Amino acid sequence: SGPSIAVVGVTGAVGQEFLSVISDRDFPYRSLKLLASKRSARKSISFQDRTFTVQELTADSFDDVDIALFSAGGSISKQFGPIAADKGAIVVDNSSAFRMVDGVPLVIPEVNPEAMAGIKIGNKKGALIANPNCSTIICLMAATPLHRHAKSFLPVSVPSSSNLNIRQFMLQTLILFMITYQAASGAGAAAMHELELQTREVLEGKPPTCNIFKQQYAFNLFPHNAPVLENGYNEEEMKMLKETRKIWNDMNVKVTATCIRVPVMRAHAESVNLQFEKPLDEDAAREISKTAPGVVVIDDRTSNRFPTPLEVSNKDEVAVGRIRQDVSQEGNHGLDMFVCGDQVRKGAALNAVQIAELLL
Ligand code: 11C
Repeated sequence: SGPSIAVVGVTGAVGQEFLSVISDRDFPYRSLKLLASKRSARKSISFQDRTFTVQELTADSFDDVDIALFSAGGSISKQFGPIAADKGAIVVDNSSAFRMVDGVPLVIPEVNPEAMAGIKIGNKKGALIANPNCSTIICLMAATPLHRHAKSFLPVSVPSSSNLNIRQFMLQTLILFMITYQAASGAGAAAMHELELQTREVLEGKPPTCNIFKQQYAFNLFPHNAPVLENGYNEEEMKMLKETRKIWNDMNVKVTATCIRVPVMRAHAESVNLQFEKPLDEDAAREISKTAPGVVVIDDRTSNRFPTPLEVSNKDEVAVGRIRQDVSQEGNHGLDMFVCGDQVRKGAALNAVQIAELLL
């Protein structure tokens, strides 16, 4: 029993992780279709004591599919996502293709499940639901509980005669600064392979193979490889701004990000600074983080133990630490913290499967 599922892009890093997460969470399904490009079709995949044959993705792949988990790149999503939805499937798309499209919910289940209200399995018309960018998911898992707590204060400085909308006033003054340290997995399985290969090559004194990033990656770091836009930000950085505004449903929140690619295999780290309208004490912030769903706190100053990408690799939870008052701001209005999350899991496959769980 359960819905019929299709996994699109099953041979990729996230596609494989979809299967692990489905298995780990005992996600119920009555049938499972594994789809990929023609090149990967007919490969065998063992999953849950059965052998599946990968099928070529075509327009006919979605007959009788209830939920389609897509992770095969933006152009495949643009081509086949609407076809699947027209056939009645609910598409949970991991690419950036539909994230900013009006009417397409952009969902982190712990943050804004209400955005997908009304979407149900079994409606004749399917739907598109977008999975946010991994860096956005990992940041907002940690930042949202604090953001919401700070929002619940009423700004005493607003005179009652003011015609300012109180909610707007409070949100206008909230600022989010981020610096990311992003793993190879964000650029796919080939980038992970290249990091491993380059590391060996450099240690052996050979010139590193540079196919994915066009520069040495092992023992190095560089600004994120996404295209740089006219305003000097790269696309990854602008995604963090636009997606945060959509997920928080707040067009006024001020966001700035600098995204860096680091030679780490599969978990992103992020340095996050939050500026609140009202003071938020670091102890209160730590307590809020401890009870936040999907978040663990690793914040041991005595032994200098804080979140690391390795520690969160293959884990579901996002880890938060180095929670401290921002000393550049008076009156405890600013907080700094360090956040790590598995890019392939919570940043992609787990988040998508959690969205699918909300449909059950
Ligand atoms: C990275 N976040 O770590 C990127 C990859 O919009 O889904 C995913 C890009 C996206 O490189």
